[in-house]
Amino acid sequence: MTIPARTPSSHARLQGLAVALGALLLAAGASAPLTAAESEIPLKNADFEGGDRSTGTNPKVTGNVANGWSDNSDWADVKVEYAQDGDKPHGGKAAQRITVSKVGGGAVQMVQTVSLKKGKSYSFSAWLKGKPGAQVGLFLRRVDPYTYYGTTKASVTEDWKQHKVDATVTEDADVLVMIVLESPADIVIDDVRLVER
Ligand SMILES: [Ca+2]
Repeated sequence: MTIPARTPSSHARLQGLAVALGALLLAAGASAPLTAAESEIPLKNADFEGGDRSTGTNPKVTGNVANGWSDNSDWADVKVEYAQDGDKPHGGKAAQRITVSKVGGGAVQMVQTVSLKKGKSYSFSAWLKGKPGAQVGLFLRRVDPYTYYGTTKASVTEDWKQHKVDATVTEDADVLVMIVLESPADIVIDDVRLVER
């Protein structure tokens, strides 16, 4: 009588697969996988790796903002400096630093526009770190009129932490994805994501 060669149990094989998959996701820097009902709305330069550009000649708004993103603070009484930050980004080689030294009125806003759909729900998330105590608004707001579909205030921590805001959009609309700072702060943002369901 021969003894069958020892093979790994299916349980052990599944475990091995799960470990391999986990390693793959970690390697890709991926967040939670999407469910069948979810889809990703692509944001421009969501990982802040794609270079940056000058904020222009406004003396209140200086430095470089990531390509695909815009400063929308020229209407406000603020002083802000943008910079690409390569010191331990959440993913890749770069993140966006926003240093607000004055808010006399209004707010510092870094934005980009997306087209969203009536009746759909959205989750906008961002990885943030910075000087603890800073509050960062994550907003989804219609371009015109200013309908706020979702707002949250994230409390920044010294180490990277993911924050998110959920919103339901009630008409087909052009919507601003907004990072909002209403008081002096020194924060870094990386790996933002917009999921539709
Ligand atoms: Ca990055």
